Amino acid sequence: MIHNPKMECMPREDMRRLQSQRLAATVKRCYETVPFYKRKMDELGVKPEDIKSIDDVTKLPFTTKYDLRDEYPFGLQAVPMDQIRRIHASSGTTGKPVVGTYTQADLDMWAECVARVFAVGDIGPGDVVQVSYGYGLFTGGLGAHDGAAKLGAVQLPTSAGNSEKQIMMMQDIGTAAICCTPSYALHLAELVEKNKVDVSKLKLRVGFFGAEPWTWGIRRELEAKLHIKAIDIYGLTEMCGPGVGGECQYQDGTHIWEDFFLPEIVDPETLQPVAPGEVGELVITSLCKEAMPILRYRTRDLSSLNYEPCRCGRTAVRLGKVLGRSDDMLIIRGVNVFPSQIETVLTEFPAFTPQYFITVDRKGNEDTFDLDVELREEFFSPNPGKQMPFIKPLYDRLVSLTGIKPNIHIQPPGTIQRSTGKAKHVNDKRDFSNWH
Ligand code: DLL
Repeated sequence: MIHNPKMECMPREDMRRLQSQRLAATVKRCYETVPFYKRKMDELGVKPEDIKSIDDVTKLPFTTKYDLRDEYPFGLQAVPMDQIRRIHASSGTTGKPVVGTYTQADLDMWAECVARVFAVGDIGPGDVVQVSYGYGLFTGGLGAHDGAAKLGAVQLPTSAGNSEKQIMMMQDIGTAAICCTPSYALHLAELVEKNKVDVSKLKLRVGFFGAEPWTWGIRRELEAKLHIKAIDIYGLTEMCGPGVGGECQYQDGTHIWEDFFLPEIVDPETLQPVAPGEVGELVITSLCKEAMPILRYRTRDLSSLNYEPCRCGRTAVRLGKVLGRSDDMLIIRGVNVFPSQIETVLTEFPAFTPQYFITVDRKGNEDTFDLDVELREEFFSPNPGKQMPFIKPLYDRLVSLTGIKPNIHIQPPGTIQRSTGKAKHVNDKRDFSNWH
């Protein structure tokens, strides 16, 4: 079902016009009400009148996570506090969190964004939407909750964790849609299997998974184990939370809701736009946000944009699967590797579970690269001789794809740490503090 055909399927020329109007208005408001943006634009010699169409977006300054931290908590806010209805925050790894503030109109826009994604799974009245993203400052829980409410669906706010109970509720209450991180979904799928739940008796038909990169291998695993369609939902606190875009039933890219967000892909080094279809860093400008409008936000997410029309009828541009954040990229022995590449390879080997953990360290002058993986119950043996036939092909494939030689360690099934939220796949123990 298409929730908002007018916006989701608008002819591209009309969308350009709408975006251009909204961009000009956003820039004017930023300049007039947010001293940070006035300063940044003055430094570049750009005036609001210079922004007439979306082609002018490249004249605008970028905003980075560091800017948000420097302006913490309310430096980028464009409205007085009495218009704020909610505050969320993303934890980040170090220092102050990134804070997002919302007016009522921002909350309404956000619910509309999520509703568009959930409508792909035909969610409506009578459908139970189990929200197993964490509720709290994290945007996943309340974001999914409000999207389900917008469609008149039944909201089941289980939040993350307490997995046995999640499965019990799923069975007893008749959950139609589950929303959580793909790594938590994997964990739930494992439990469903372990508890010998008869999946054909579940009402579950769709999952909306996001908040972290996930590969086609994980999608296949989730769809097969839970008998669902696994739909990717993308978003970030700085824009609203989940729902900046979502996949349609063809699962061939994440449609970005362009009436609200103007996406660009730039080369992360030169910051110049790349050709359509090329991979680079996703940069987003908000077009309707009231409380905290954001110009050219550098997401650090690496992906590409596809402007071709989609079979589903939506004209909204499609974001390719997010490869990872530029900050997640590991440089091991001089080679760039993303955890998602390891995941892609691992999930090609059905004897392994999709669980993995990477440890990188430095011994002398050499980086070490250890990869913990699990064999499925039926293939596992603690006897190293019996593990070798499984390790060898995985090793060869990893070396041919990434060029680096891992030390592969097979762990007993179920022993690699499972996550209820965003999974942590890497421990980089190298001490960069004395590097020059
Ligand atoms: O993760 C919002 C969200 C909640 C999205 C639930 C989807 C579902 P943050 O905590 O601010 O917000 O983290 C945003 O997570 O820049 C990406 O690096 C990553 N991310 C989010 N969705 C996806 C996805 C939420 N579908 C950061 N695929 C983003 C890959 C994703 N990465």
